[in-house]
Amino acid sequence: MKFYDCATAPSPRRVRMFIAEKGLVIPVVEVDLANREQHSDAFVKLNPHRTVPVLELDDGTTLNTTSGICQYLEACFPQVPLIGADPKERGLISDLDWRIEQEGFLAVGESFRNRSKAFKNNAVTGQHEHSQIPELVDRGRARAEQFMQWLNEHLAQREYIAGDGFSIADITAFITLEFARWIKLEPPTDYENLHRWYSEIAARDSAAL
Ligand SMILES: N[C@@H](CCC(=O)N[C@@H](CS)C(=O)NCC(=O)O)C(=O)O
Repeated sequence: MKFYDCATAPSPRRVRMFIAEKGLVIPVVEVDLANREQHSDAFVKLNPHRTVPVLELDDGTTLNTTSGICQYLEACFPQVPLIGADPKERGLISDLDWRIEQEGFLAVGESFRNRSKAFKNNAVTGQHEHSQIPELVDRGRARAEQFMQWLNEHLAQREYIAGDGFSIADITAFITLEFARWIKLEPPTDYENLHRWYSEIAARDSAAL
């Protein structure tokens, strides 16, 4: 297997953390997004969607979404379980992970991509050009704030986001909070549950990657 990564980008960081939590060692190919390597002929051949992360399997098959890659690795390496140890847990963790991605991670991305001049004609990741919509800068930020409020309330009765232990949902939410700094958004200081949970996740070895 080969993992196509980019050290500075949030989506492949989710997979990096997932791989580390599983204790796996997978050879890494660094993709230079800043210099548009995702648009090179060689990369487009690998992933026509022009995004990272990508996992290339030994038979040449490529998986090119965070979700697909993590589901594959979970099935191949069920220990340590990160997407649930039984069907019910798997459903509950996947439910929350989807919500965190949609309402948190993508909300931050919406605000960031529609503001930064670097993405003038690439407001949406992928192969198609999309111009920016300035109104989405504030809308994305407002959605990200709502997400943080929800997460703080959700964590009032729980140590981890889903189930009894650390899971992919914790990874997605942690990276979302880190990504939110790109739009200078931090959770309010009185979100005590959220800060307690964040400090615990940030102390894990995988969080430093
Ligand atoms: N749904 C995809 C999205 C991946 C994605 O958007 N990756 C960004 C980096 S965080 C990317 O490759 N951007 C390339 C670009 O902006 O041109 C996934 O989660 O795998």
